[in-house]
Amino acid sequence: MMLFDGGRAPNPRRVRVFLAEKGIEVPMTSVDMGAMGHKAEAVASRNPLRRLPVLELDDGTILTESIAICRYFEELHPEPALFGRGALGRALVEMWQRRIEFNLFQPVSFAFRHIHPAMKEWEVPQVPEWGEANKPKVIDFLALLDKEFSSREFAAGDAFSIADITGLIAVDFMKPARIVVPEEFANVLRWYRSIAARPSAAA
Ligand SMILES: N[C@@H](CCC(=O)N[C@@H](CS)C(=O)NCC(=O)O)C(=O)O
Repeated sequence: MMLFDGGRAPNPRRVRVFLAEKGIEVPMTSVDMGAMGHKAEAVASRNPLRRLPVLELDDGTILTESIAICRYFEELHPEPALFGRGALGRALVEMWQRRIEFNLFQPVSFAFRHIHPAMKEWEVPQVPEWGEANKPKVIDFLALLDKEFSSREFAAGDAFSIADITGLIAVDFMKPARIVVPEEFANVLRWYRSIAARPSAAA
């Protein structure tokens, strides 16, 4: 098994944080994305989308998509459960993972990739107006989350889950995207600080 990892890039980090929470060690090949290593043969031959992370299994099967990779490890190592427990628990984790991915992670990513000069070669065409248009969407969703976090500790309930990992990565990604969590969102900040303090966040 080999995990092709992308260093500081957010999606590869999602998988690393997940593995750290599970206490799983996987052989990794570090791809230098700054040097466009993800466009080179080693990645392109395994993932025609030329994106990371990529997991190659011992029989040569390729898994891409960070959530699909995490689900694979969840099945192999069910504890601690990071995709929820029982019908309702799993559905709630799925709901919040998707809500956070589509309404927070993705707009932050659009803001970064469409505005930051370093992303000019990556995001073609780069449309700065689209990046700017996404910034208020981030703040709107944080307002929604702030209300949610007034009554529970984690994104999908009382237990830490993959939804919190996506949220952590999204909030950390706000820094290079130059979007700040407003101080008034005290519940979001409490949640963020608690998950950022977990040892897995250093992965
Ligand atoms: N939906 C994919 C997204 C993968 C992705 O976009 N990865 C980024 C790094 S965070 C990448 O490889 N970008 C390369 C590029 O845009 O050329 C996942 O969840 O893994």
